[in-house]
Amino acid sequence: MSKWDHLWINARLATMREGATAYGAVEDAALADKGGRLVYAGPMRGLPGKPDDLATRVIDAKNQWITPGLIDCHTHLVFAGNRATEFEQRLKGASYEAIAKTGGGIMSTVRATRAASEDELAAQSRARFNALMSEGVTTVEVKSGYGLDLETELRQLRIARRLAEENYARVSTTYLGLHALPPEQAAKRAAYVAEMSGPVLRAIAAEGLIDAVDAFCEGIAFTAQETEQFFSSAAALGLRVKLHADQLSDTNGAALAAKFKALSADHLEYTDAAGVAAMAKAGTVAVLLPGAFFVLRETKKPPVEAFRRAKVPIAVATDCNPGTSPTVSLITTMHMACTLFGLTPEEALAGTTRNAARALGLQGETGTLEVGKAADYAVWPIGHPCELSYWIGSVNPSATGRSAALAAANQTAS
Ligand code: DI6
Ligand code: FE
Repeated sequence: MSKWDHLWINARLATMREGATAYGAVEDAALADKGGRLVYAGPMRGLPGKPDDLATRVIDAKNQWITPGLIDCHTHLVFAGNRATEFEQRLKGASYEAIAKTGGGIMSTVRATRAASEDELAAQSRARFNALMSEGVTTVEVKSGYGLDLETELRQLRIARRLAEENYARVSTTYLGLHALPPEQAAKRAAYVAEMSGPVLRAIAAEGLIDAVDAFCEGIAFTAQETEQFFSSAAALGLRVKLHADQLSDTNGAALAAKFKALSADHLEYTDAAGVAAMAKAGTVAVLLPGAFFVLRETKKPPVEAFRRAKVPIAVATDCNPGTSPTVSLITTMHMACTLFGLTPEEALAGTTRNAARALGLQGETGTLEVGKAADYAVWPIGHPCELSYWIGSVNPSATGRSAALAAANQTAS
């Protein structure tokens, strides 16, 4: 038998497998990978031989905790510029909706993103991507939606793929064609929706750049009917959907997402009981975005207890964007999910691992430490996994395993 590539010994695993133990924990454990896949995740005493006989490289974890690589399953991180001056306006009393109605908000980022060159946009976005990765994130979802025309939407998604390749990270790209109505299309609303649902969708899909599609269904953005039109076109191409739902008002967004068997419905502050029930039935993940709730100083919280009772899987993500959630810290976001929304630290970690994978349709590939899955993991110098939600940022892994990097290293070695 050829040897495993890496074997971590004397580790503690938070496998995040659903089951009897909190965090799916295994103490006095070992973890091994080969060719970028996990080949062992269990107790030391179950190892089928002496460590040096089993693996090319044996690493003593010295009792550190190993978790699945973290997953940020909702970001808008490819954008140019920032909106600090709007933040200042909002602190003086202007509302997010009012700023959006006067051409600020999402549209000001669209202008900056359209104007940026590919390299400039990549450079600004790379800094954010790297910041996420420095906190143990190995999978990032990236949405378009700051182009609102074919050329710029394509540029955003290409950059997302490029950043992932540079870092051997996993990226999931989401086409957010219905994010805002560009002013040049203001008089042609229906034509814009048709364009983004038709030719633009097909062109981006043809380049293989769409893992899912998303829309902003809200009073200040697109109606349920427009969203349905967009989702129907996506479904016809066999694409899965996600939805910015019920963030600022109850538009029955959760139920609409469920109707299309969405991978996830996101935000959900205003979701009602019928929406929760529909999501449970459809298997749609609830993605909570406490960063946006915090920045907008919202007071209406998502119905967390109802999601728990209905067994709707709960995920947590940064929503990294220049308007409502200017953060690149998933660790800080986990803390906020606990303090603002009442998640337990274990739920917060499940929300950035197992359930986040599910929100991207990647549950067969990543999100738990299980034999056969990709070797995506993070090794943490902490005493207990609840520390990942306890600290307000500034927790960094001592090592990460990124399956693509591990597979590539193995190819060059042999
Ligand atoms: N909801 C959000 O929180 C972000 N987009 C969305 O649909 C905000 C995007 C922005 O303000 O730039
Ligand atoms: Fe968002």
